[in-house]
Amino acid sequence: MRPAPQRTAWRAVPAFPHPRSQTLFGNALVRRNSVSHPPERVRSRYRINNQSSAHFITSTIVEWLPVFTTAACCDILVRSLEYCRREKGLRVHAWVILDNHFHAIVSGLQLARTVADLKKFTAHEILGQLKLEGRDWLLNQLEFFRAAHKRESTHQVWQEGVHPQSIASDQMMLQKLEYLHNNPVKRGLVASPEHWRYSSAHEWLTGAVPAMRVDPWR
Ligand code: NI
Repeated sequence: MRPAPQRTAWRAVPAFPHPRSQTLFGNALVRRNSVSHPPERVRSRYRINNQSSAHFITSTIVEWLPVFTTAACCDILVRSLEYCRREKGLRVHAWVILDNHFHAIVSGLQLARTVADLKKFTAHEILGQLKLEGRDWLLNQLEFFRAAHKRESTHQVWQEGVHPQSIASDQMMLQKLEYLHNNPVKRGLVASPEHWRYSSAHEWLTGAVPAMRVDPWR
C-alpha cells in the first residue's frame, strides 16, 4: 500500500527540486527521476518505499569482518556498481568502501531489486576471490555466521538489508555526502576524504589536505 502523502502546513527544509529539474552538487549533476514504481518486496527492517528518490544505503559484512582489505575485493564491488549503472539504470551519486562495509547514495528504477542483485552477485564473486587469496580464517567465519534460513549457500557475506534512507532535500544530501566521504578520515586512515582511493570524494572536493607538510627542496 502506498503511504498517504504527509500533510504539513510548512516545511523548515526546502523540498527536493521539481522532478524534471537538475541540481548541481559539487561537480555532479543530480537529477530526480519522475517515474514511480510500486515498492519492491525486500527482506529488511527498512524498505525503499519511494523508488524514484535517491537513497543513502549501507551494506555491511556479517559480523563486521574485514573483507575489503585487498584491491581485488574492492574492485569486485566497484565493477558491480559500474555494471548496474550500465545495464540496470542505477545512478550512483556517491560511494565509499571501508574494510567491512560500504555506503552509497543511489537512485534509479527498481532500486531495491538492483541493490539486492548487486549484493547477491558480489557475495559470490567475493567468496571466489577470498579462496584465491587463501584467506581461510575469513572464509571459515563467513561459513560459521551464515544465517540458518540461508539454505541456498554455504557462506554468508553480507548482513541482510541496506538500511535505506530517502534523501528528502538538498540539505540532507549534503549532510550525507559529508558523512559518507568522512568515513576513512574518522577512522584515521587518511588525512582528507579525497585521499581514500575507494570513494567518490575526489569528484566532490577540490584541494587536498596533507597529513604532514614537507620542507621545500633547495
Ligand atoms: Ni560507515
